Amino acid sequence: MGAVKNLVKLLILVEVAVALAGPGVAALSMNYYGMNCPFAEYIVRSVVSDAVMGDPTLAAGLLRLHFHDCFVQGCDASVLLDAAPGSKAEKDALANKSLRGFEVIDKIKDTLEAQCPGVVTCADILALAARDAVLMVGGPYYDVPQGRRDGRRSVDTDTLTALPSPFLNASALITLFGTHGFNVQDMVALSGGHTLGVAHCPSFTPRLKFEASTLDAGFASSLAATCNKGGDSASATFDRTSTAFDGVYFKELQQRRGLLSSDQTLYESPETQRLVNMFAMNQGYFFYAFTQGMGKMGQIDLKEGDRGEVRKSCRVVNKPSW
Ligand code: HEM
Ligand SMILES: *[C@@H]1O[C@H](CO)[C@@H](O)[C@H](O)[C@H]1NC(C)=O
Ligand SMILES: CC(=O)N[C@H]1CO[C@H](CO)[C@@H](O)[C@@H]1O
Repeated sequence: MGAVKNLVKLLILVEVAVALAGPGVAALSMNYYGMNCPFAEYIVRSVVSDAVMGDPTLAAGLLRLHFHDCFVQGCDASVLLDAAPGSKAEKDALANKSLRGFEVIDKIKDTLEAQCPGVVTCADILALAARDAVLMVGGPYYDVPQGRRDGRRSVDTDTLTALPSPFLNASALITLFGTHGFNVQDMVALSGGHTLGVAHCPSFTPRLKFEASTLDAGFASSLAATCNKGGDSASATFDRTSTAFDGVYFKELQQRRGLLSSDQTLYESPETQRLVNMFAMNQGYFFYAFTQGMGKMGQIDLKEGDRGEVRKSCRVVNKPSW
C-alpha cells in the first residue's frame, strides 16, 4: 500500500516537473513510452539487431540517417519523408545521396504500429535505432531519452546549408557545429562516426589532386585506381575496419589516410589535432566524447505540441484532421 502511495506521489511530481518545463523546453524523458508502449525500446533493438546481423554495413546507414535528420530542421524524422508530388524532399538532395536504412526504419515502425498504434514517433525511432546500431557493432551504449515529435516539412534545399560539405576545413566545421551548440570536442568525436561506412568517389576524388601533402601517397593512388575503374558509383571505406565502431578512424588520420577533406582537416588543423591524437590513443575517451555528442545531437531543435505529430507511416505526414 505504502509503495503504491509513493508511486502516486512520484507520478504527481513527474507531472508537475513536466508542466513546469512548459512549451518550448525540450521535454524528453527516459521511459517516455512506459505507459503506452512499454516494449518500444525492446522492439527497436530487436529489429535493428536482426538487420545489422544480416548486413553489418547497415549500422553506418542508420547512424547517418539520425545525423542527417537532426541537422536539418531538428530531430523530427524529416529525412524519412518521401517527396510529395511535384516537389523534392531532403532525401532527394545531393547531400543525401546514398542514405541507407529506410527499410529498417519502416520495419520498426510497422512492428510498433501493430503493438501500439499512433504512439511512437519516427524521430524517436531514428534516435534509438542509431544508438542500437552503434552498440551492435562494438560502439558505446548511451541513454536516449524520448518524446521527440515528427515534423511535416522536408525540402531538398534545406540540406544545402544545414549539412556539412565534405570539403569544409576544421574552422568551418567548428563554426557549423557551433551553431547547434556543439563544442570542438563534440565535433571531432562525432566525426568519429566515420569509423563506420563508406563514401562514394565524388565525395573525395577532388582532393586526390589538390591535397597531396596531407594524403599518404599509396592510399591516394589506391583511391584513384578505385574511382578510375568504378566511376562515381564506386566507394571506399572510411577506415580499415568499416563495420566495427572503434578508434581506428583517428589512427588513420594520423597516418594521413583520412578519406574526406573534412576528415583529414581534423588532424591538419592546430585547433583539432590534439583531440585526434587523444582519441587515437584512448578509444575509451573517444567513446565517452561520442556519447556526449550524440546526446546533444538527439536534442537539436525539437518540435513541441502543434509543431509535431506522431506519424503513422514514417514516409508520409499524417492527413490533416480538419
Ligand atoms: C563533420 C562533418 C561531416 C561531413 C562533412 C560528413 C560527410 C559525409 C559524406 C560526404 C559521406 C559519404 C557520402 C557518400 O559519398 O556516399 C558520409 C558518410 C557517412 N557519415 Fe558523415 N559527415 C559528417 C559528419 C558525420 C556525423 C556527425 C556522423 C554521425 C555521427 C556521420 C556519419 C556518417 C556515416 C556512418 C557515413 C557512412 C554511411 C554509409 O556507409 O552508408 N557523419 N558523411
Ligand atoms: C577555411 O575555410 C574558410 C571558408 O571556406 C576560409 O575562409 C578559411 O580561410 C579557411 N581556413 C583555413 C585555415 O584554411
Ligand atoms: C541525388 C540522389 O542520389 N538522390 C537519392 C537520395 O536518396 C533516395 C532514397 O535512397 C534515392 O532514391 C535518390 O536517388
